Amino acid sequence: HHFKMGWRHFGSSFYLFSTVEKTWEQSKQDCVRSGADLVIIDSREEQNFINGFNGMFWIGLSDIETEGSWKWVDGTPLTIEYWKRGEPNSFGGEEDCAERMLIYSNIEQSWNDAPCGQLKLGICEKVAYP
Ligand code: 2F8
Ligand code: CA
Repeated sequence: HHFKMGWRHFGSSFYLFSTVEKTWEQSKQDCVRSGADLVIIDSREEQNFINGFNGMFWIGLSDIETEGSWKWVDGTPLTIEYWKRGEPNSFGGEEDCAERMLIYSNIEQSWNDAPCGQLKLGICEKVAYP
């Protein structure tokens, strides 16, 4: 194991939970600079893993390109989704980026759409053995 400090292994990826709140785009850039990208959640196991960490974290999902068309940072559309009840609601018409919201209990549905310019933590993911 010769991976950088703070990266956690789960499944076939490594994850870094940031400690500095930034905009969605800045958080994404931080991930890219470290050879990763914002997390793409594509299994129930991964969603459960992510939900084991408390905080408000940007995930790699947005509808920046086309309103209402949610896409992961690798360009793939949503397959399984874990929106909170009532989300995404594009509140105020300005919510194009997805966050994993605070976890108060063991809820599975934890995503919310929020304004991309808000400052939140971020979760980076990089494939372990590409
Ligand atoms: O009630 C859900 C709603 O709560 C807030 O708006 C009042 C969130 N706004 C921000 O985080 C800026 C909405 O995204 C959320 O849908
Ligand atoms: Ca919302």
